[in-house]
Amino acid sequence: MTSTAPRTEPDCLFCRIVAGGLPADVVATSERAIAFRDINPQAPVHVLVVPRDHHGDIAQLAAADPALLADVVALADEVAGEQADGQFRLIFNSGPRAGQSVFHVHGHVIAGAELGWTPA
Ligand code: DGP
Repeated sequence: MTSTAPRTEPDCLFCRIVAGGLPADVVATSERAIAFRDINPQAPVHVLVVPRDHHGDIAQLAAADPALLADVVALADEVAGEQADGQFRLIFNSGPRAGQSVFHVHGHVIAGAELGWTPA
């Protein structure tokens, strides 16, 4: 439990969404994370799960606050249960060559269809 304001970066797109300064289609929230629909969906359910605190990528989050990473995974599971059949893929792109374009860690919840395996 924390009642302190999230740690934010001034120029971060997802910090602005977390703060309510940019609109997003929010589908679920928890005390320390929020989930909103990806602007460019790649599956019937494509939701981004984002910690309210700013961390650059999953490795930085895991090192700094593993309990918060667990909160992100729990919210992803909740979203998959509410938006699909509870089965989901959770993808964290880490680094530009892995496809990361927003440097506030986020898990892509992909669900709602039979998923093939096409990582490249
Ligand atoms: P990644 O490439 O892994 O960093 O994923 C970033 C995702 O964020 C990408 O799938 C598109 C999504 N995205 C980018 N800008 C916005 C935005 O302003 N709103 C929402 N809802 N999604 C965004």
